[in-house]
This record gives sequence, C-alpha cells and structure tokens, in this order.
Amino acid sequence: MTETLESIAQAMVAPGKGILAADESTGTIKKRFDSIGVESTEDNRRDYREMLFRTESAMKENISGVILYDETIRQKAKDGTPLVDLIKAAGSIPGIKVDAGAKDLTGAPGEKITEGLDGLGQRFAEYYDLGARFAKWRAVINIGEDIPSTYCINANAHALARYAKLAQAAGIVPIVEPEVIMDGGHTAERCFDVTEAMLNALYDALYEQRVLLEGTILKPNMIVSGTECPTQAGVEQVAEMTIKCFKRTVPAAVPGIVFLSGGQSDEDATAHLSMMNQIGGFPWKMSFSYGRALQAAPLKAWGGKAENVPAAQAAFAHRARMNGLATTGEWKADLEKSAA
Ligand code: 5MM
Repeated sequence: MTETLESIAQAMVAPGKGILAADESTGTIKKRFDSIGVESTEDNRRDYREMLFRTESAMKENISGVILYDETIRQKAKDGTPLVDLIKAAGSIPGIKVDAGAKDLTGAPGEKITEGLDGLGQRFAEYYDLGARFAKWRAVINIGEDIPSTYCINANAHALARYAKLAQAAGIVPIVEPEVIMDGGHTAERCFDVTEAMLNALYDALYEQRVLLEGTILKPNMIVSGTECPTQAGVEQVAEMTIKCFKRTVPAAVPGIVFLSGGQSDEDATAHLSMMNQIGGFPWKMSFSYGRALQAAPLKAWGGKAENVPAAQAAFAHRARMNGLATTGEWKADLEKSAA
C-alpha cells in the first residue's frame, strides 16, 4: 500500500494502540535518571530505551509509534542494530521530536514560545531518511492570574502551524502539541477556557497555513484541575469536559487525538482516557501519547540494573496494555489490582 500522510496518521491511532513518548531531551532524561540514582550517560540512555523497544508484547500490540529524540534516532542497540529498526521490526512507527524547546517569550513574563523553525525543512529531509514518518512539536502554555496572553497563544499557534506545514511537505505527519500546563491553583473550568482559546487559535493557524488536517494528529492536555486547586475534578467530569472542549474546537477531519499525561498519575491517565472512550459520541480516535504515564513504572523497576530488565519490561507491557484497553473504553480498575 502506498504510504500517505493520511494512512500514517490512521495507523498511529489504530484501535488498541497509542504512542510512546520517549523523546526526553538530554536535560529531562537526566532528571528522570537522577530520580533512580543512575548516571545519564549515552550508553545508559541507549540501554534504557533499547529495553523499552525490545518489549515485544507492548511494542507489537499496543504501541503504534515511538517519539524519539535526535540522539536516539541515530543510536544503535548493543548488538549494532539501529534502534529505529527495532521499532520497525515490531510493526511500530518511528517518530521524532523536532522542536528546540520552550524559551522565555520576550515581553511576556511567565510565558513561553517554542523555538526550532530555522533550517527545519532540511532537518525533516534528514529525519525522513533516518526512518521518521511522524514528528512532534510541543508548545507550553502556562496558566496564571493574567496569563496566557493572546500574544503567547497566537505566537505558539503560528509556530505550530509553520512546523506542521514543513513536516507535511517532507512526507512526515505532524503531531501538534499545545500543552496547557497542569501546575497551579486554577480550576478545571479555567483549564477548559484556556484550552478552548488555544485550540481555536491553533486550528485557525493550521487553516491559514494550508495544513492538511487529515494528515495531522493532535496531542493535547485533558481538561483537569490545577495541581494546587483545592477541588479536584473527578474522572467523569474530566472526561465530559474534555470531550465538550474538543467538540467545540477540533475539526472532524482530524483523525486522532493522542493525550499527553502531563503529570497525572499512571492510573488517572488511563482511567480518564478509558472513560472518554466509554462515553464516546465524537468523530476522532482518542488515544494516548504518554511519556511519564508509560515510563514511570518501568523506570523505577529498572533502576539501571541489567538483572531488573525483565521486571521493567513487564511493568512497561502492563501500562501499555492498560492504555491499549483504554483506547476502546475497556479498562477497569480491577485489572490494575489483579496485576499488582
Ligand atoms: C517525554 O517528554 C517529552 C519531552 O520533554 P522535554 O523536551 O522537556 O525533554 C514531552 O514533550 C512529552 O512528549 C509530552 O509532554 C508528553 O509527556 P507526558 O510525560 O506529559 O505524558
């Protein structure tokens, strides 16, 4: 079958499957390794990611694609096999994070703009040759008393659309990720309003810049209460508010929405996704593109020790399976208990 932007995007959100976000930049992976007392060397990063990509059941059954960091897409496994080939051999699609990170937005205290557009066309051509068939660009939107500003929302929407058009020109499906950050004392209603404004600006910019929506994937936050908010929205409320917000803003032509976990507990991220799919009634596939909610358990079980690899792979396979079930609304809390 000829590979098109549409067919790649559809494969990324195949039922029962979702994305593994393993694109931690060097600074972020160091923080993760610090939490388990492991030094962040190139070899340790390779060993850790190789362990995940060699978890056969998870990769074959529940992981449709893996977002890689620039170092990882070029790395080889211990036996010399390119890590990209391990992913492809499992029937999963290699992807690449191409943004250069969120930097301070000039003239807007507390706000961020994601950089990385310079030379992006050439970089896409190289990543395509290295095997990437989708990419990711993340915008960071903070909620505070007077933020986000329209300036911040529009600047990030514009950059996301520029990136998306360049990706598609190179035959690569863009995941557009406007992350409204959970940190803060704000309510779920405030998260709803900010996410609604961001998504409206994003889809305006994608339209203006002639991006083919059928060949894109959205990676958003769910509508949740701020981490410091005294009243926390429950599972059903999160699911209902998230669906309502997206119905207002995300065109039906978009094939899939793959959520980030954003600091939610592993089980909350799974329960929320499953509840949304149980409720249903929306035109897109709803799946996952979790970083922490897929990796926290295997990272802890691994602890940098070769003898822990089977336990860590079992922990990863379990979370991948639970989230796979959540993509069809079939996850149940009992399944977590029986595994424990
Ligand atoms: C895996 O973390 C990604 C990379 O972050 P840095 O560029 O800061 O190192 C991050 O973009 C991730 O893909 C998304 O935020 C989703 O991850 P979570 O952990 O929120 O599910």
